[in-house]
Amino acid sequence: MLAMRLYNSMVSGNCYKVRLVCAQLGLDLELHELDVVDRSNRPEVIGALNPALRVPTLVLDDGRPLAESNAIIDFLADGTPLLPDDPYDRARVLAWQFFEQYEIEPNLAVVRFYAIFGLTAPPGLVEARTSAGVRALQALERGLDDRRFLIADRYSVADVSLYAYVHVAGEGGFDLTGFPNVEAWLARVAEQPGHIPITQA
Ligand SMILES: N[C@@H](CCC(=O)N[C@@H](CS)C(=O)NCC(=O)O)C(=O)O
Repeated sequence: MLAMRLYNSMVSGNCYKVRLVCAQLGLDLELHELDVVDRSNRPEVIGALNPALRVPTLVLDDGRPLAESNAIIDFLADGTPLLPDDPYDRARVLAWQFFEQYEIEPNLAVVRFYAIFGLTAPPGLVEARTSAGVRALQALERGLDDRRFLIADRYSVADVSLYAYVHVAGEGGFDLTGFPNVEAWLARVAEQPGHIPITQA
C-alpha cells in the first residue's frame, strides 16, 4: 500500500499536528518539505491540491488531497481513541480547534515565525499579537481548570491541536510560568504513548 504524502514544513506547528497524530496511530507518511519563507514554488507543487497553497497538505494513499491541519487530524483519528464518538464531545473538540485557529495560531505562531526567522515584522504587529496571545493563553488556562485533558478527561486531537503552538510559545517570547494548568497539561501531553517532538520527521 502507498504511504500518504504530507507536504510539510518542519518548523510548522500545523504540520507537526499531522506528524504527531500519524506517529501515535502508527500511520506512515512520506514527507515532502516546502519552504515557509520562499513560497514561490507553491503553485506548481500544491496548486492542484490545496487552493490556499499552504502546508500541511495531505495526499491520501488513494490520491485524494486534504487541507487544513485540524481537518486532517480529525479525519485520520476518526474511529480511534483520539477522536471521541459522542456528538457532543466531538463538537467540543471542534470548539477547541476553532479557538486554536482563531486565537492561538494567529498570535503565538505569527510571533514565533518572526522570532525564529529573525524577520522584521510590521510596526506594532508583534506587540499586538503578543497581547492577544496572552489573552488566548489565559482562556486556555481557565479551560484546563480541574482537567487533565481538554475533552472528557482523555487525550484527544483537541489536545494535539492546542499543544502544537502552545508548547513552543517560548520561542516567540511567551512566558508560560504564570500558567500552571497549561504547564502541567503540556507535560501530560508529552507523556502520551507514541509522542514525538516537533523536531522529529
Ligand atoms: N489553517 C491552516 C494554516 C496553514 C498555514 O498557515 N500554513 C503555513 C505554515 S504553518 C503556510 O503554509 N504558510 C505559507 C503561506 O501562507 O503561504 C492549517 O491549520 O493548516
